[in-house]
Amino acid sequence: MTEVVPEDFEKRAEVERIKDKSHYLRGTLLQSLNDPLTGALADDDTQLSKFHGIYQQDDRDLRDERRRQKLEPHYQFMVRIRVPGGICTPSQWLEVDRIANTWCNRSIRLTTRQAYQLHGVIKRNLKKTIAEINAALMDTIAACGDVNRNVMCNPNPYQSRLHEDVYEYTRRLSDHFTPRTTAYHEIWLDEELVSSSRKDEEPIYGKYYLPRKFKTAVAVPPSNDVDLFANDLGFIAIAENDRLTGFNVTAGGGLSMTHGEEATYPRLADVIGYCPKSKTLQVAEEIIKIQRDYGDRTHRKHARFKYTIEDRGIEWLKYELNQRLGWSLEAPRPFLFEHSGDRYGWVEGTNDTWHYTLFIQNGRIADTQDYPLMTGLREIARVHDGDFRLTANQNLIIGRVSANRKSVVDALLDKYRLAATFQQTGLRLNAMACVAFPTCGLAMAESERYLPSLIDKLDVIIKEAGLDNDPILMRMTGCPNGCARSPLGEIGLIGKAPGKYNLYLGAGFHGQRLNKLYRENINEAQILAELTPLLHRYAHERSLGEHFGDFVIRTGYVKEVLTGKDFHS
Ligand code: SRM
Ligand code: SF4
Repeated sequence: MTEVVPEDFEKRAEVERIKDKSHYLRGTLLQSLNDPLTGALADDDTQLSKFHGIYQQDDRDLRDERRRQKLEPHYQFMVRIRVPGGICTPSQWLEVDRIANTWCNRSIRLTTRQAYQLHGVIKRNLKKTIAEINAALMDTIAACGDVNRNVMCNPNPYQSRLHEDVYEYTRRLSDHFTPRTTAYHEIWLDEELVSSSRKDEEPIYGKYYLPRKFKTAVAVPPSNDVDLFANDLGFIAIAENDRLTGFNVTAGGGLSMTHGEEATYPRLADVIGYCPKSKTLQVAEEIIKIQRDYGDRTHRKHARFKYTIEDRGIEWLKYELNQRLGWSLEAPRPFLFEHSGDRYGWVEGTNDTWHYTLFIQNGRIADTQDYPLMTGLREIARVHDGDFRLTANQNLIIGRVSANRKSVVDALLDKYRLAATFQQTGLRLNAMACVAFPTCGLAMAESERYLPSLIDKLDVIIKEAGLDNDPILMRMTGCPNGCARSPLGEIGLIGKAPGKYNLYLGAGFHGQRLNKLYRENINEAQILAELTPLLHRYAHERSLGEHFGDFVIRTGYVKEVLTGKDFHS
């Protein structure tokens, strides 16, 4: 691809300049890593490190104290490990566990996009950490940055044969869109430096990469556990006789917004047509190139694909895509999503194997005195002969357990008291919180550290109302970026300030509808006061099978949100 300086270059966002002069994501990362005077990277390198799966953070609990002591912030790094489709081996699990306990804060975070996050790595240990991750045949490249991120796939153990086919496409998508620059290998794995005269090629992205992050997911109906419509690009598996024939293609999802800025809003993807499976990569590549060419590079808050589509129209996208493909997508095929959550406990798969879905509160794996989760999973990994599957709801599937190991796994689940975890209310089992404090630099309010105690209080109401086993989707985020997909919560809580949240209601149970603002800037007492009568009324007045999100719309608490632009109106 010829790299001409774009006409509008002067107007472009600062990150575009950083990408431009980075020599395909190298920047001065090596010098930054070797600078002993600070625990931080140089400013520009903090942007580039994201493309390598690394975020510079500082411990926000310590910020004020460090400032008082006139020390630089307590810099540390978050490392995101890509796990395409969320599947990894027991030995990879053991390595992630070991690395977390050696170089990080002794915990593992399963993310809402089926990846691992490790927190608390200090700069001098960063290179070792990344090298060890790669030695375990995993990587961190493109886990963040303006590229296609970890490709999600429904880890569905219920339709194993179809799932195998679909997973194969997930891997291909992931590989196809992994950046080609050798910078990652040079910087983190000490592979031979590419001479500066040699030109790296990024055949798909070009040297400016994409205008913004880009997210892809693959779903297998009836489960929409990947929240497909929240993704820039999505593929809905269409099968005949349990064999994959192709995909309905979706485009233009994204959940972030900024408080008080109506020009920013969450948007769910549109289904734009059907493609046979042999054309999957071609379709994905052309869509990504359309966003590469037309996405707004001047304004980061307007740079996601959802805004490219909003500005130009979905019909424009279809036309542009068909032109580039040289053939047209077919009309979408019928499909039905029934739920977006995980189903817990054992299910039987194919080939005499079993799968166990374990509830992991907010995706955090650590040991506490009462609950040795990390140790228990380590012991299971040591005897497990199948795989581990990270779900998009921050849970874990101990997958493909052979029939003769099932009782061994059961014994360990019992020994470490892990099996009892899904005897929780439907509210807790379907809740998600983003990371937020103390590591996330963008958090305005607590999320992961707070949601469990809020649910303790809500559980009292839930039990009084007799809703113990009803799955109600609750999503909390510490800011409106929506990392735990808060705009898709039947109950959504989005942080505004310490201890204060906006309360949203009415999202669809299958991930098919956004929620709507109900109360603004309220504290815990107000949240409980608002939700108590509502939950009781739901228990008494719902119609058969009616989900909470549908109920609050039918009974007039909030208006149904039909398009992203309706979100604020
Ligand atoms: Fe996210 C930024 C955590 C899923 C929208 N997200 C961040 C950062 C890196 C904060 C930062 O930029 O400094 C957070 C790191 C916190 C920490 O300390 O670990 C962060 N996001 C997460 C994770 C770990 C939340 C979790 O609890 O699991 C998820 C990691 C996913 C992964 O493995 O790749 C995560 N983020 C999401 C999702 C949900 C999804 O993709 O399904 C969204 C909403 C969907 C979307 O993208 O529209 C999301 N994160 C954002 C945004 C807003 C993007 C935008 O369009 O404006 C930011 C901020 C940004 O990019 O500027 C962000
Ligand atoms: Fe941080 Fe906001 Fe994402 Fe939560 S939603 S992890 S607070 S960026």
